[in-house]
Amino acid sequence: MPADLPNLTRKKGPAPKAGIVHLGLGAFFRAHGAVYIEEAMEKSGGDWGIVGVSLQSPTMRDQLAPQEFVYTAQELGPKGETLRQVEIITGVLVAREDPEAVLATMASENIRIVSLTVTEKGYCHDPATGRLNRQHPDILKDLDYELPVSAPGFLVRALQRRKAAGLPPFTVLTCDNLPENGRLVKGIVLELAGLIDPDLASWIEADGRFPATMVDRIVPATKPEDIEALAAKTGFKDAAPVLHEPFRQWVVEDEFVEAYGKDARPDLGAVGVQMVANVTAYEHMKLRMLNGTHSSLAYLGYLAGYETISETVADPILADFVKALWRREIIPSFTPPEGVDLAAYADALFERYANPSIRHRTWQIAMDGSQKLPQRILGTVRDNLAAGRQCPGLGTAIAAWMIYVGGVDLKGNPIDVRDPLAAKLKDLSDAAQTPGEKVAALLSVDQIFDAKLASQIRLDLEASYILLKADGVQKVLTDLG
Ligand code: CS2
Repeated sequence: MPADLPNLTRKKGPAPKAGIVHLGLGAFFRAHGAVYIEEAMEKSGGDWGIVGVSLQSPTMRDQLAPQEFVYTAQELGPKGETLRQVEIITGVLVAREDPEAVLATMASENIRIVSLTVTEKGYCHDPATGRLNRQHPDILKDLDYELPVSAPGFLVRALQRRKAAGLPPFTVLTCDNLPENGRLVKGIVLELAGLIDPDLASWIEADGRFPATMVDRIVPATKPEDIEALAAKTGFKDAAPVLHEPFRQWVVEDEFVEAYGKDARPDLGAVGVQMVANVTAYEHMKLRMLNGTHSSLAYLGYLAGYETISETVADPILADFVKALWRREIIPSFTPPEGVDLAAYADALFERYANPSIRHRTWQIAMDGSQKLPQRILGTVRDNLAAGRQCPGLGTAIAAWMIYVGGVDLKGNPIDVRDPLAAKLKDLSDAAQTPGEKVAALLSVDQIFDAKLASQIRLDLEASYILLKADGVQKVLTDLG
């Protein structure tokens, strides 16, 4: 990017007053929740500026600060693009550098919502049970010290300060792809709070609110070449643009802290957010239909040598595979939200995957599989088996994940596996000799698989594992029919 380009600056006036703290200021939230919230404020008013918090790295703060915390959201349709300058972020704090500033902001009076996109692993829970992982090193620290390091630690310590100051709690609005994410984060917060101070836990339970949400928009990581291309187009320097597809959906349970009355939340319903009493059916649909096939295509596509999801579904064998997966294994496994036609939803998903302007890497989606598999794939398999249906397609996807976490692709090249359990998974796979032993070793990881499911799927996974290694992805998928 030429050094002499001017920085982006605010065009819509001074930064709004903050009403929200957002933990985990990644590309997804900046392309999804932040845009909805900005639109809601433009439409209906309110003080809903967002203080972003990066838990670990200062990069986002350092990129956004010189450009007054504004950035470009670049919408990439199959046939064209549009640009929006987003001005809702009022500042960015880096928790690791200054946890006190983060807590003080979360505990300040005008903050009524703390939203989160900290990824699955950021909740420090056990993915198989959904409960707080009390042995997690960050949780052990947060029990000992008042300045936290984990997302649950920040929520609990900030709520503790609000209670001490006589302020109502904030609403905790989780926007991560976890099943019943509101109930999950509530359980984690109450458990941690209870270990610190049982009265605090009772207060949070009575007055706190944890609406569940379903979030959807495909937002691949921004690459250096995307930044260059945008600068060439606009003539401005934007170190942190976000690139996203046109589609978006946000379904939110309308359960916000009552003490704030009508000021408890932005007017999200006015800008197309679906405000509902219960999100569970939407969550099931999205986690199983979208994220379940995304992960399946990520492992199989990666092993087939494809870099992106759109390249993967351009292969007719993988396209047929994913369509059959929806029809035969995923759609029969759950009850859809009222009035939703799942076949049409699947068709729309396929079109979204095929959008060639969105370069969503299989490697990116393959990350953190140990945290993603239970809610994306294993629940579907469990429900099908209980109803007497087999899951050959999802079984093949799980076997592909097993090969992937073994760290060597089908051509013998190393895989850069990113996962909190990466070392453990690789050690288990390496220590076992035969495919059958490798599959059994990986199935024994009880943070991911329960013993019953493991015993039900072991033989099928072993067969798929052997076939994938011997014949390659396309042949195995073709034989599935
Ligand atoms: C993807 C999701 O990276 C992943 O694991 O499956 O980020 C996906 O793109 C979003 O959930 C779409 O809403």
